[in-house]
Amino acid sequence: SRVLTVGAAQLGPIALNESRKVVVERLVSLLEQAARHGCDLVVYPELALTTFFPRWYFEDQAQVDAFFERQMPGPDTQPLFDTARKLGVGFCLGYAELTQEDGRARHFNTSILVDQAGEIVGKYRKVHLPGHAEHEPWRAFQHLEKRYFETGNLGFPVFRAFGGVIGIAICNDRRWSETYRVMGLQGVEMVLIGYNTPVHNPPAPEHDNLSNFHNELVMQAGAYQNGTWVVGVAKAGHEEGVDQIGNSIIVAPSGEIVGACSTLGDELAIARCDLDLTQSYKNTVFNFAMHREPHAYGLIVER
Ligand code: ING
Repeated sequence: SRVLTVGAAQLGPIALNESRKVVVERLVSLLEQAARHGCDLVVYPELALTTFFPRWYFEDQAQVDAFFERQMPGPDTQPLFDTARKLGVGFCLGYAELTQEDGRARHFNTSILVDQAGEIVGKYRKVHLPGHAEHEPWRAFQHLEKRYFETGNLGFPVFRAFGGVIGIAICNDRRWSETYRVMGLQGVEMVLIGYNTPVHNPPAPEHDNLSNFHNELVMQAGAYQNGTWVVGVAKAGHEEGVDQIGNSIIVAPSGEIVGACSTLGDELAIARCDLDLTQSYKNTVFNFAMHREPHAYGLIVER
């Protein structure tokens, strides 16, 4: 067996005016708690350093850019990397990435994988950006990810780390079966997913009461259909006027939920995840080589 002890480090609300220094102290506290419980890896939510700023329309790009990190680690986040190295606990962190590529400024909704030596061993940029690109005042709150971020340009990579094959996805990605299958085809054994999910979805309020059900449904399905562990971690609670779901969970390759948070605040849920349990599904019911029929799936990748 290859047991990886994983901590789902759910965060409660982050206020608009909360400094990165204070937020990083909350992250470090969860990392220290995880170390005390023998965790090897801690998973933080999407955009874990700031409030979920796409809920507002900003005219001034400088105001938007203030939510982005220009270097990782930077002065504010270095303490998290130092603690990871000191305690020998790796982590997955979501943040807004501002970088210069092809001679221009690029904005991505990014997540990195950091190993137990405090080194970045993987990076992913969110592919499925939900919401809208223009100000839509009819909404109780905005969801302007299509305005503030570019579509991720790194594909869905997997990384050899923590004794297994680790994949990363971000929030809305978890609702799309293709996300898991592209990583499943690369042998992924654990997918790490942070999210900020409002209870209310303005275009479809009739779904609101099913928010937690849909959250669990998509991650349980993704886990089972690809024989992989899935760790989903929320930024939860009433954040700047918007209620966001918690429901952070750790899902086994069987599709069973084996760990879960039960509050809407900063909370660590822990599970001992044997990566070898993936084989029972990858070698039988979801033996892709034996059972998949790609010739029949063309429509999925046609524009
Ligand atoms: N948030 C939400 C998510 O996919 C959403 C957007 C909410 C889509 C509710 C559909 C229904 O979980 C992010 N940040 O993607």
